[in-house]
Parts: sequence; structure tokens; C-alpha cells
Amino acid sequence: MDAKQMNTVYQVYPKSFQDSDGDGVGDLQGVVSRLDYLSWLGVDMVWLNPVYVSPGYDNGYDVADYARIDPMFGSMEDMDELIRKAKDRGIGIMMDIVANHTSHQHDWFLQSERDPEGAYGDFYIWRDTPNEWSSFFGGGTWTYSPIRGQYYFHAFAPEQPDLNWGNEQVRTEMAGVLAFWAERGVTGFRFDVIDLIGKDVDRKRWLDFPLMRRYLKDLVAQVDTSSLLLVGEAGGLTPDEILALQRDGSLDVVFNFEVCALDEQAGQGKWKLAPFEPSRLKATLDTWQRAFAVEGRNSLFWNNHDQPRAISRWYDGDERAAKMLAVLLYGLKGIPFLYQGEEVGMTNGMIAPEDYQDIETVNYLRTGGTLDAVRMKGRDHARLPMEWGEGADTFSTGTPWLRSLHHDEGRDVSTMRLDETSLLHLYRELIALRRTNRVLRDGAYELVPTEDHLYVYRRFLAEETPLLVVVNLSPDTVPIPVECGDRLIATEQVESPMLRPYEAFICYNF
Ligand code: TEU
Repeated sequence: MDAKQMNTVYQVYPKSFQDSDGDGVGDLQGVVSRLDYLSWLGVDMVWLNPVYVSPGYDNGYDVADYARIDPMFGSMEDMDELIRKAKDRGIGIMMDIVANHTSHQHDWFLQSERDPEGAYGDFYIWRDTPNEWSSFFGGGTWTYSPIRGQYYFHAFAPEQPDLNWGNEQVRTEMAGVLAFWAERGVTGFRFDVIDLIGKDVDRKRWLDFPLMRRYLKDLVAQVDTSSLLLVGEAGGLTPDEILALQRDGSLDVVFNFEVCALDEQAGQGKWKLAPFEPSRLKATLDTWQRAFAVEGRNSLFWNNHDQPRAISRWYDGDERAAKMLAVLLYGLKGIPFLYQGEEVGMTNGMIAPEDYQDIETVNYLRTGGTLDAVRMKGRDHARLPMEWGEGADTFSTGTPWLRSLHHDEGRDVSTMRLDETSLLHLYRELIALRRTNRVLRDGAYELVPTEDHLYVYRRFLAEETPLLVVVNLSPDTVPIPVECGDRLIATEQVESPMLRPYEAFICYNF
């Protein structure tokens, strides 16, 4: 398996995927027990959110030891078993590399705090006088350490001090982390907020691109990544900057969040909601598809552990819209990322106000935030336990660490597996189609001009028969605007001369 030619990556949020020991928290043996399901679904890589030792202020994105597994998730033996058993099924494992910051309990930080002149003294960003800058989780970016008598910088929580990427030693240590996991047999890395390694704290700039590019190149050059899929989470990069990193061989694809922000008021942060407009979805996707129409690749996703369910935020949970979004995304050029539960149409559910746990949401509510915004954008809504089914076949035999007060009837794996017309089967067919159809996987992209409530695009590759992806973004029944050949896949079972509400299909274009 060539990881660089990956078809579909499935994202597992380990805390919420499958609990194997009844403590209400998902774990690595739980993932192992679901490998047959993932293999049936047809995915070829699993991105695991962080499972390293962590005090858990940000659910594992505060790493205290990159080379050990948190006991909450199991042991290194469990991890090795997962890598091995996944490989037996042709599935690779992608590790989440949190390189911008560590936990305040990481040994590097403890030493940096105590001994400014020591080996780790310059591993973090220390200043005598802080400037005024807001962190992503609310509050300022600087916290005073009485031990060192200086302030340290943190883009996120005070428990997540930022590493000093200007220090060559930091890059070498992080390359060591990559090498450690590559040797254990993982097939990819997802670099958390990797654009932030190039920030300029004194000038209050989150991104100095040439700096970021240089640091990342230096990191990647120290490890053999030729057969690993490199994914960067980097919301601040332009398409041209991404292309530059792809040419460098530093990243294969990048997560950008323009689509996720379509229901936000521009520039006002994630909590200020704006009505979702399908025409803007089309325009944004089209811009990104054009940017990588010939060279490079996009990442394709609707949700992740930070982005609550798109069908809840945009389409009131409508299952027809879920199918439409599936066909729309799997028709595009790039690598699709499927977030656990998306394949059964999981929605944001309903969380009791006192049950919110995410640091970002808790801070927001504490400082006067509204529940309406949290119910749409609060990250806990993306982290509800996977809906496997009823009875013994559930997420946990114990009390889940996070609970939804509302469950959508029939939207679970065991129910949908029995129904060949279900969303789950549609995803399985789409994944299989991308595996076999070169045009879908590698073909160029071209927009077919239509009215705003429709999104029609063409995919073509050399002498292969081109494809058309026809999507009705609206809840209205409308005429089909183009001539279509045979259909390869569709949201509806029976063809109709009109496009029904949220209908979508892929057909040949003669
Ligand atoms: O997220 C980065 C990021 O940009 C978030 O601040 C994002 O804007 C926010 O979650 C939206 O609500 C990554 C991880 O995916 C996230 O889980 C971590 O909390 C964060 O980095 C810090 O490591």
C-alpha cells in the first residue's frame, strides 16, 4: 500500500469510538475490535486523535510524553497490536503529531521552567514582559511562571505551552518523535496546527510563512517520509502557500477551514453564527478545487473532532442532505476524510448544559457565551460516542464519558448495515468507487455553470470517459440542467426526470 496514494482516511476519536473495558471511555482495544467494520467500509487509513500520555486539559492535545500511551487508552502493546492488525487488513494508522505545543507537565517544560540555562531552557517561548494577545481558548497568550520568574507563551490553554521552533534542538527532538512512530509502522502523520510553528510572537503575527516553511522542511528532512502520508492542519495558509509545501515534499494535503466557517460571521470568531448559504458552499469549494485543479491535492472533509456535524449546522439534520453531502464530497478532487459517525448521519445530538466538558466551550460559557452557539459549534457535539446500535453492540457497557440526551432513530451502524439503501451503504459504495475509478481519484476538476442552488462539476482524465457530478443543494424539486449518461452512483434508488430535494448523483458525461 502506498500511503501517498491513499483513497479514504477514516478519523477515529479514540475517546468516543469504542470502549472495551466498560469504564465509559473509548480505548485502543476498542479500535482493534472494530477493525473488521472499518475494513468492510473500505477505508485505507485511520487517523487516530492523540493517545499519548496527557493530563487531558485539551483531550490529549496537551502531550506529556510522545512515546508513551495514556493508560486511559491502553498500552504500547495495544498500540502495536492495532498497527499490526490494521496492516493485516490493508489499513494504515496515521498518528496525530502535536508539534506546536506540549503539556505543561511535559518533562521539557518542567526542566525549562526550573533551569533557564539548562538543555531545555530555550525550548519554550519565555519573555520578561508579555504583550497583549488573545489565545484561541479565551484569555491572553502569556502566563507567568513563578518558578522561572518569566512569562511563557501559549496559543491555546495555559496548560499548553508553545515550543520555541526557532530552536534547532526543538526540531531535532520532534523529528525524533516522528522517527519513533515511523519505526513502529505507522503510515502517516497529521500535524496539529502546523502553521503556528511559524508565528512571530513579538510582532503578534500567527504566521510568518517563509519561517514556517523552513522549520517544517527542516523537520521533515530529518526523517524518511517518502512512504508516509503527511497531512497538515493549517487554517492560515493560502492555496499558493500549500502548493509550495507540497512541492517541498513537506505536506501532501492540508486541512483548511473555510468551508467549516460558512456558518460564522466573517472575522468574528467561531461563536458568532451566520445563516448558511448553499451558494457560498459551492463558491468556496469551487475556489479550492480550482486552486488544485492541475497540481497538488485538497483535503476533503465536512467534520472532525473540532467541527460539529455539518448536517446539523446547515441542514437541520436532514438525512437526504447527509447523502447529498456524501456524493458531493466524494466526487471532488482530493483525499476524503470521513469522521466517525458521519457514515451513519450522526447529528449534534443534545447535551445537558452541565455536561459540557471541552475547555473551549467551558471557557466560552463561563464568560457569557450562549447555549445556542454551543449547540451548533461546541466541540463536545462532535465528540459524542459513536452510534453502533442497541444492546450489547454499543459504545460502552458502562456510563459514557459524554452523553447525548437525544438519539436519532435508526442512525446507527447495526441498523444501517441491514439496509442497502442507507447512508452507510452509500458511503461504502462511494469509497469503493473512488478506489476503482481513476477519473474520480486523479481526474481534473471543472465547474459546469448552473444556477446557485445546483452544483454541477466535471471530472476528466486523458482518454477516460469524463464524469459529471450533479448535486441539488436545495430542498426543491428542479429540472436536471445537463445531459447525463449512465449513473454510477446516486442518493436515490430510482431515476427521475427531475432532481428531487437534495438529490445527487455521479454519471458519465459523453
Ligand atoms: O485545532 C486547531 C484549531 O485551530 C482549533 O483552535 C480550532 O480553531 C478550534 O478547535 C475550533 O473550535 C487543533 C486540534 O484539532 C484541536 O482539537 C486542539 O484543541 C488544538 O489544535 C490545540 O492543540
